[in-house]
Amino acid sequence: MKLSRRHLLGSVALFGTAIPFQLAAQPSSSVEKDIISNNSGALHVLEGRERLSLDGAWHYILDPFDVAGRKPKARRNFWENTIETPATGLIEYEWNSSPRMMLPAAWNDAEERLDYYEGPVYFRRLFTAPIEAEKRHFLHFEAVNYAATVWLDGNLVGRHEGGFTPFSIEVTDCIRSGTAHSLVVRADSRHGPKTLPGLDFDWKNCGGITRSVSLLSVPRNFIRSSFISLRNSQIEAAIEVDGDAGTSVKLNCPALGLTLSGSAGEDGKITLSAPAPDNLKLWSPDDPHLYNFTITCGNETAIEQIGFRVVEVRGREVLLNGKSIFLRGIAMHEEAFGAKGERAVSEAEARALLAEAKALGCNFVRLAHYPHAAHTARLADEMGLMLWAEIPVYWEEIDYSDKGTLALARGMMAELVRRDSNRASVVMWSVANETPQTPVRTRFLRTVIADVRRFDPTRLVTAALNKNVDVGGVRDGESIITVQDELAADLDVVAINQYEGWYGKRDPREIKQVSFRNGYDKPLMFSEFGAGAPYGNHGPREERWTEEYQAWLYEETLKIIAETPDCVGLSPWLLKDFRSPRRWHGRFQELWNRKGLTSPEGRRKKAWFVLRDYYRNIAVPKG
Ligand code: GCB
Repeated sequence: MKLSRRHLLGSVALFGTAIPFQLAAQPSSSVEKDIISNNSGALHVLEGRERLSLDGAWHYILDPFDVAGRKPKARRNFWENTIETPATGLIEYEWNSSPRMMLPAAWNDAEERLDYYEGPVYFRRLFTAPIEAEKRHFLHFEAVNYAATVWLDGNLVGRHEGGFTPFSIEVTDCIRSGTAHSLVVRADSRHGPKTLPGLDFDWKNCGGITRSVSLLSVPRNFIRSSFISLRNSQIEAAIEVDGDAGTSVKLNCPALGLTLSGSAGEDGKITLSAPAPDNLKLWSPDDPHLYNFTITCGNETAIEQIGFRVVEVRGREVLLNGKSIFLRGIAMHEEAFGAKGERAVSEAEARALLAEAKALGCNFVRLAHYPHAAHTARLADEMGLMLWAEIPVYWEEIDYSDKGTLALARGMMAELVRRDSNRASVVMWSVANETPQTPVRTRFLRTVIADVRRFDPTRLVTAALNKNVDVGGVRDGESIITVQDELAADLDVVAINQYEGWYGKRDPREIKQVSFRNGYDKPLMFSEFGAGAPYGNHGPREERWTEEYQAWLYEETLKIIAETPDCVGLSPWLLKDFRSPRRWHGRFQELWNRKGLTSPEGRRKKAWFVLRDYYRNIAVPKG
């Protein structure tokens, strides 16, 4: 079958520029993908939108040496001959008898043999959809880690790079009602200097179809994205319609007595606004008020829950709804409570993590170091937690000079911003974590920041800067550490990771010799600090790896944080111990990073209570 124009459009939409359809052995980061200026992107999975779930049992086949497509004679084109009959007679593979995996899942968790596998895996499932002829149909992936290639009935329909953000592929012309379709997805989890994250990172690389897959069906004209926010005392809805110019759009919020309507312009865009009603209740962690908005476009009616709040910086303060706030935070990976440290896939697992942050007294969570699932921000909206959301521009082993890698970072940020634009909980976008202070890195991140600001003026921009900050002066054996990183000039909030008392030469007793200063006239926060301690490892507090040492380090660090001028908050490293294949200390790590405040199962260590008490006692108005 030939690819139709619309079919191609679906894929072009993913990348922003047309790319030739060919099977690449490596991720396609060398392709220029200026997605931010593109009018399309993943569809929003809105409540009320027609959706056929494709989650469940999929067959899978490993291709550890990436032979498929590379050696034509290898007879391993796994996307072909996918609906087998006994007569098919393939020797090298057979889908029907290959093992099955329940998706979404990280293959590392689903199958013991794949615990540390990094490479390509092919997945296949068959599906039959009841198709209404006049509708448009999109295969929608919430996330595939890392590079995805997608075939429908043996035809390549799209590719996507980036393990944590959604993408949609239009398949309207390929879907037939009542016909069994074969869907093959290749997920390749390999990483390198041109991927994001790059060569080296401190968490487990969980490959596969790690979030839900579905077939979304929408009318001919439909809403591709909406961004409903409070700006300058106005409720503003920026809508992108996919379809005909002039398509009518209506937003209705009965609780506010608000109706906004209009029709899309030539470019599909429309901005509607109205003065914020007097009775508008603002969203805040203390009162996470949400409004139901009905969005109607063509024959489709969908529902979005929106919280309204204003977050801004004034001098060295962060203001929420006009009031100075202190971010009582904690950082977390997307890893579920439990002895195995599996990737958190379900909403219940995400809820459990956020509930633990609430129990700690947090009003803020740093979602490290990549976009977490869409439901996490929805839950945070409901539960009253502010979020830091980040893309995996992490550490130094990334080719910051490569145009493709930059395009990838811009695309990821755009996909994340589009996905979560309606989430009141997300107050900060982070463009990076601990990146080297080089001109090429700074140019790279400045481009991403410029995109974010253009796309979303309603949130703050930050980055976790390296702990290798300049020592600005030494006085009587005391150090004044002044944050100096030229990227700080581009950020709203200057955030630093520092590990005094753990990686440095000082022990917790000596932490008080250090004081931190911000070289920039901006708010400062501590985005990381911490120490490793397996749960239940007790001993004198002077002994590293004990819970007592970790708790002591927290006590001493919290004292200097309290004395740091203009500190607007903290997100210590981190809520729960997590899996990391680079952590080989034979007695204390065994492939776990032990800096959690809880054990893998959620047992609270001594330091948990130190932080809880600190958050309880923080004086108002900083609370
Ligand atoms: C850091 C990183 C974080 C690591 C942590 C550690 O600075 O940002 O991802 O896990 O240190 O434990 O060393």
